[in-house]
Amino acid sequence: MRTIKIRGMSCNHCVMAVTRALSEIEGISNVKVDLKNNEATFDEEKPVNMTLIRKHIEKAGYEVA
Ligand SMILES: [Cu+2]
Repeated sequence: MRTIKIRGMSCNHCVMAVTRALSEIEGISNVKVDLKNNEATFDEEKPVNMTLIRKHIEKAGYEVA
């Protein structure tokens, strides 16, 4: 399990958008986003490049802290 900090989330729509953005990355599963703590946790079936994660989050309109 891996945890990352997300910047820019303010409501449940944001949670859904970030969840979707992470879930669509190959190798990532079981995504859980915690709005209060600005965190996302997920399982990796294989190590996923942080740049790729960052790109997906930014495309959704958020930022990896
Ligand atoms: Cu929102």
